[in-house]
Amino acid sequence: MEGALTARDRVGVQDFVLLDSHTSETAFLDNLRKRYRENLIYTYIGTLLVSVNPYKELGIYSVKQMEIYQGVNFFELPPHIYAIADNAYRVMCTEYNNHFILISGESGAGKTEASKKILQYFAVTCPTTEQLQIVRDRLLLSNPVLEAFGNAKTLRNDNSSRFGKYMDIQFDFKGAPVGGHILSYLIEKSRVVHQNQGERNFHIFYQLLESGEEDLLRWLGLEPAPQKYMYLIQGRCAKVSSINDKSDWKTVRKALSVIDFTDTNIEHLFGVIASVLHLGNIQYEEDSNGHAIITNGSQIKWLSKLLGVHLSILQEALTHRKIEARSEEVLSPLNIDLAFCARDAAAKAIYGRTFTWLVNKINGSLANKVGSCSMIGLLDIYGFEVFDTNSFEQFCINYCNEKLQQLLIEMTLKAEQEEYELEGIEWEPIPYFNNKIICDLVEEKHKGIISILDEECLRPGEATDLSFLEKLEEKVGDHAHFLTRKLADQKTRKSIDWVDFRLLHYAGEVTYCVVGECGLDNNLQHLRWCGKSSPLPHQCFLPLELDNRRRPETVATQFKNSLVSLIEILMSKEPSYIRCIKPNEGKEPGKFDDVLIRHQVKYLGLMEHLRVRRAGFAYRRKYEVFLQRYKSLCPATWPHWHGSASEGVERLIKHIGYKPEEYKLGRTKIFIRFPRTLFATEDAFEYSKHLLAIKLEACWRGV
Ligand code: AD9
Ligand code: MG
Repeated sequence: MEGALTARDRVGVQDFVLLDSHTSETAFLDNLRKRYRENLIYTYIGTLLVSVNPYKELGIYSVKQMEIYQGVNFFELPPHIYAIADNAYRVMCTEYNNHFILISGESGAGKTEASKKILQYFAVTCPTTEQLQIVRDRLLLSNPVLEAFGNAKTLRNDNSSRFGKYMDIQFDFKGAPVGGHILSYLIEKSRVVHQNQGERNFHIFYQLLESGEEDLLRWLGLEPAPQKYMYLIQGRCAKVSSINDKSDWKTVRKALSVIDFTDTNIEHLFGVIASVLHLGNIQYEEDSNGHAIITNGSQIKWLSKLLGVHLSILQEALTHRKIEARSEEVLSPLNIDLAFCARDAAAKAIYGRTFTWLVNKINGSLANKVGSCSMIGLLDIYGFEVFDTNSFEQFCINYCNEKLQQLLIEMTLKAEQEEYELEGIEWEPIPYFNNKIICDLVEEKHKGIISILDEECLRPGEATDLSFLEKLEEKVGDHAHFLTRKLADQKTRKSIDWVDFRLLHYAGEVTYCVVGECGLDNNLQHLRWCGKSSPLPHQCFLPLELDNRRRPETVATQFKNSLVSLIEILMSKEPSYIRCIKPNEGKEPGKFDDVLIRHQVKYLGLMEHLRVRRAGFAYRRKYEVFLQRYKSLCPATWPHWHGSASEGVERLIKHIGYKPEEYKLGRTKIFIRFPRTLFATEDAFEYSKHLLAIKLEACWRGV
């Protein structure tokens, strides 16, 4: 009927592979928009899930929904995050291999929410025993604790992850969750001492002050008023309508006890958090020699009590620097600016190390006591972000996103095309932008930005922000993805007065300000803060104390190395991907900002992914694995096949009736083009098992 809208016109297609005009970005966007208008936030590109943040509750995450998706073939139901979770889980259970789910997208796109939905799915649908209930609860409750200490309101997201998180969920051979392990990456410590207008410090500070029990606050020497604390007032937004600090505090308290924190642990944990607030309120004035002296004595008394450090040691640490001269240690007084820096450095170090301690403690409580297992890893890392002022931390965050993009390219676009070539399958290569060039610019040995930063950190006292920038200019100045203000200024002919450099990231251009970024853990002055009577601070600083004879690695190098290990972990597992898209800058439900979304579709490489998917094969398996699973469907291969696996598979598929356009046979694997072909085989397999069960039962009954 002319004029009538078909369902396809109205709600689009569930898999971009089915789009008629598969090469057009406009068609891609139209499909995404149609679906978003209908509250259909999920769409597939083959087995990759694209998710657009709805910024509203959709009612699609109920237990009933979980049950619907449980054990059902991937493409048989509308796209959903539960289908991704279920698919990874089922493949893990049948093939006993390890998986990971990489969730990527820019800040506010919905990564953390996605990872929570997946964890909930496993918690509800996986088999469990009474004994294992506690593991399940701990896995779930580790989230609110880590979010309280590691998330904060930024301009881009009210609950922005300020650390990277990789969580392995471990399952036993029956598929029950038996443990977990979390790796955390570079928490944004600068937020502890400074927040931009409209942003907050980490949630835990506000939760504690807003809802901490009277006794606890009294013990910590705190007043229930964020506006009294210097480290909490700079952003001028202690209250946020979308955040309920009161109820979040209750959740965190409950979670801490489930995760096996003793009362003493909790006391010490909040002791450190309170000490950070007290530190922020330390004020100085200059004496007649221009040396800093502390003006408010009460704060320092609280610090002494909470950190278990003697008053005089604290006073000295906050106003002096230790210098090693001719194998002697000399105390040199600080001026007022340096004293404020020393104070802030101590606050950042204390918070950073407490966070690491917290993650270790959670890992202790999640430790798997059962033994061998398979794993599904969930990767939820801070998204690519650009602010008006971008510091060293944004540099690390965006570098991390470059690495993950690189991994995705390596494991999908590049690997896919290389595999066809290797297997001798005819293939027309599809061009894509490989961001390796940007990763190299940042991390290459001796030549990359991190190496240059390391070299500058080796020259304490001589290196300055400007000398660092000059080195950058000299060594990477002509790189296609590196720009400095100098270049721009030559064009505009303004005077050269720059403290920043720009990188052309895969996701856009970012200007980084390098003021004071030496990247070192500030002289390790804070080592002297390690009190013996307060176990938590002591434990936090222990590793550094043992190591302090060696030259410490810069934070950037540590971060680079941790990313290299992460990529190694991921490369050893089977991947699933979720690409999250942020629909608008205003966090508004229902608003689909075409320009913003088109930009993300472009840089996430979704079009290239679609082209490879459409031209390629949805499923591939080694001949041995395929034959082992489906051999019961063919009399020639059941129960034993004595020839080669590839010949066995050929006999098998001939018997089942695969058409030539449905598959290709490679050197070591079978490639199946459409999911439906495989599902039909899988259904036949299930049915044959069912028949076998009926036959067996009949035998037992003597029929
Ligand atoms: V960041 O890189 O940590 O700054 P994320 O993690 O990508 O970022 P997050 O998951 O925190 O973003 O989502 C931001 C907000 O969007 C959430 O606080 C929710 O209010 C909203 N959101 C995200 N996903 C969903 C969803 N599936 N349903 C409803 C959602 N709301
Ligand atoms: Mg997040």
